Amino acid sequence: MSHTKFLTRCLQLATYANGRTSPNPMVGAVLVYKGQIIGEGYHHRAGEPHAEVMAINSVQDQSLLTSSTLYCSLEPCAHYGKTPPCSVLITESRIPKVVIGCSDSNDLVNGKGIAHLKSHGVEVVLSENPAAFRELNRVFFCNKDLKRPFVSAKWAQSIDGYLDRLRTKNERATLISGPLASLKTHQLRATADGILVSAKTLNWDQPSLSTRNYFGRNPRPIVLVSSYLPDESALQKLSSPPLFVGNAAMLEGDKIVCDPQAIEHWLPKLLDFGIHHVLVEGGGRVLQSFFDTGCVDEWHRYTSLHTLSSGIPAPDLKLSGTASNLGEDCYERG
Ligand code: AOF
Ligand code: ZN
Repeated sequence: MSHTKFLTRCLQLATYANGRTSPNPMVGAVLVYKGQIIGEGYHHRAGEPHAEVMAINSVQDQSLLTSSTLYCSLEPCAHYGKTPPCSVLITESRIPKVVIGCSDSNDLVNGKGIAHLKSHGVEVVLSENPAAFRELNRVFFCNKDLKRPFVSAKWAQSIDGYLDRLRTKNERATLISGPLASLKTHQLRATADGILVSAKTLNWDQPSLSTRNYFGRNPRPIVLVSSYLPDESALQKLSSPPLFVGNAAMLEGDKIVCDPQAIEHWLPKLLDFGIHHVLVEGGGRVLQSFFDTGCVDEWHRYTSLHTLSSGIPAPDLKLSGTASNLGEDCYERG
């Protein structure tokens, strides 16, 4: 019998906790007896029971477990973390068969859960399509596989490829994209833990970097300090106290003192500040250097119908993604 139906249900259950499990992954689990679902569960948030525990505990007639199959979207864990190992609960419950969406890249697990099950005589089946299960937790897998935050890049450009006109610090930034693009940006911000801009962009644009046009939390502002120091007036406008990265030794507050150009060096350190997903919003040079370093996992581009003829160039890239209309702007992501 195909396992797709029950594994798909695991994915569905996992997403019930979308946005609430960080730094843990979203995980769903289903128990099936003679083709019927007899128990379901998902991981609600970090520190709380894992999906397998929720599913096993939800089964009314526990005597059926010894003849049931457990489906789970992620390899059952093997470690004592905030909760005891799921793989041990499975073998102690004498569940004979486990079907798994994808393995867990966490160094504490990474095959050890599967090995524990097999060594206790459990039949283990791995999904033929692990990509679908990894995609669900792409932030988690990026953190565990690459040991750095997941990076989204976002910018708005004129149709002729400029982020802004050339202007002085006292002149306001050029409004490129429309209100729907702004709404979409705030939706995107609500999914990130941190939002990164250069000190120059901070000083010149004086943004709040908040999620005010959408529900959800504000990501923490991250200010990249290279040649410019952040202005006190600009810092006051931020939604919350920022994390400084770069030439920040003399700045008060949380900071990572490092060479700001060495992205690969300091990016992993953001994890120590609970930044598992960072949204890079500018300026142009910062966006370009993130792309040049190969550290962009996902990008969002809004292109307006306006022309600027000259100005600050948008990232120079050969990108292909999916495109849609967003009011007067074209929205592409990839
Ligand atoms: C599972 N089922 O539902 C989840 C798993 O701190 P802990 O004890 O909650 O462990 C967190 C780690 O456990 C997390 O990094 C990931 O490797 C795994 N998450 N495992 O068997 C679950 N959420
Ligand atoms: Zn577990």
